[in-house]
Amino acid sequence: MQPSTTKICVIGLGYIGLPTASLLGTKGFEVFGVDTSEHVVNTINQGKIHIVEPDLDILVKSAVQSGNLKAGLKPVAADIFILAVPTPFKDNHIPDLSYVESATKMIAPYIAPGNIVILESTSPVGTTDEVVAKILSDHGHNVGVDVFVSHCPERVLPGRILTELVDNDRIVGGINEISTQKTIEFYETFVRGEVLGSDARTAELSKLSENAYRDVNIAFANELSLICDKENINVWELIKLANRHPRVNILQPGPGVGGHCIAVDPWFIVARAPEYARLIKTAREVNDAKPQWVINKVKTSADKFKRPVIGCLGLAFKADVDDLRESPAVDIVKHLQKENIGDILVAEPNLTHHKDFTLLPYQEVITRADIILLLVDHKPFKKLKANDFKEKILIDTRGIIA
Ligand code: SAJ
Repeated sequence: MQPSTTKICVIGLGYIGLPTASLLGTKGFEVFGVDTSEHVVNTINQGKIHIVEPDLDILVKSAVQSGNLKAGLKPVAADIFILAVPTPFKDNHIPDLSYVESATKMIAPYIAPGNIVILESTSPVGTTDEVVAKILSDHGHNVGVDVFVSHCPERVLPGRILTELVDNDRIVGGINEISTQKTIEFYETFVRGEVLGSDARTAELSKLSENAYRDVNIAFANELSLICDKENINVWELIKLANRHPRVNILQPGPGVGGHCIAVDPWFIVARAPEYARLIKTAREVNDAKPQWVINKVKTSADKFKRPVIGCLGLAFKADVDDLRESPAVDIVKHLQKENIGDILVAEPNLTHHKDFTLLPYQEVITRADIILLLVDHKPFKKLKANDFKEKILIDTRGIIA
């Protein structure tokens, strides 16, 4: 497969679609990116970006300037179609596949014999076959014979996307053997990691299992943090010591688990096998309960004041990103505001504004607050020392202030 003679259409220009599209553009493929937002399309066509991710601005600029990356609101004919659309859940934690459905319907009229369609969105078991391949068949395509369909789940870590897009091993699960082989051939043109072949359903569950594994392990750390608090033991010291055992590697407790992946994907396993996914479900519940525990801690401290100033440091779902999706920090700050137990000040160094909160420089928040709630381990916060919080109550949910 020659990049210079291969045209790629990427549907969805978010945290996965845009890095993928621009990377492929710089590797010599002719790439057309599609998004439903006119603002996103215009921004990219100017060689600019609408999300924060290290080095993505340079990559997009270079791909656009070379003429290899263009964006639009509607798909174009191509050799390879990549679907990188959101897969959230509805009420009751039931997967919402409407974006996958509408993206597949959108590309169906542009598909021709010989094309490969790849679903990169994290999806419940069966989606590649029962949604993508089925819709394409319903549109009259000879799926599996001359239109090839695979799942190749994205596995990149926000904050390290560009490195991991190239270096991580990839799993390719086709709806049949030939789909798998053709898709592997494509990923091998730009992935340095190993590209492993499987079937679509195994690839789907593999991705979900990776995130559920992390969720269960974070839940273990969060549960320990509650036990340690009750016993008046420093959980971070405890974990450091326990991790000196050669076969123990406990993760870090925090204010809860956020992001669009780990807080969502395990539910896709639970939804299909509720009778067996007991540990996975409990881990979700343990992690989802952590924000309320943090709120209660703040309330207990607030009781010592008439009306305290409560300074909240960080809104993002994790360190050094601007992403607020499913962020426990946002939940906590909103709750504190609603309960009106004090005056709330907020700092988020990775954002310039927020629709619900006035953002202040973090130094000002620290100076003015009586109680400081540290919610995200952003780089500038890691430089702070216990001395910076003298005569204040510090609730450090990330254990970074020594
Ligand atoms: N967190 C903790 N303690 C930890 C580690 C993480 O509380 O020790 C919290 C973070 O603060 C954050 C949440 O968990 O709120 C998730 O963060 P993360 O860095 O673990 O993962 P994500 O959501 O940014 O990315 C994950 C990755 N999956 C795994 O590491 C198994 C990434 O490789 C996936 O591509 C991504 O989900 C995805 O898109 O599915």
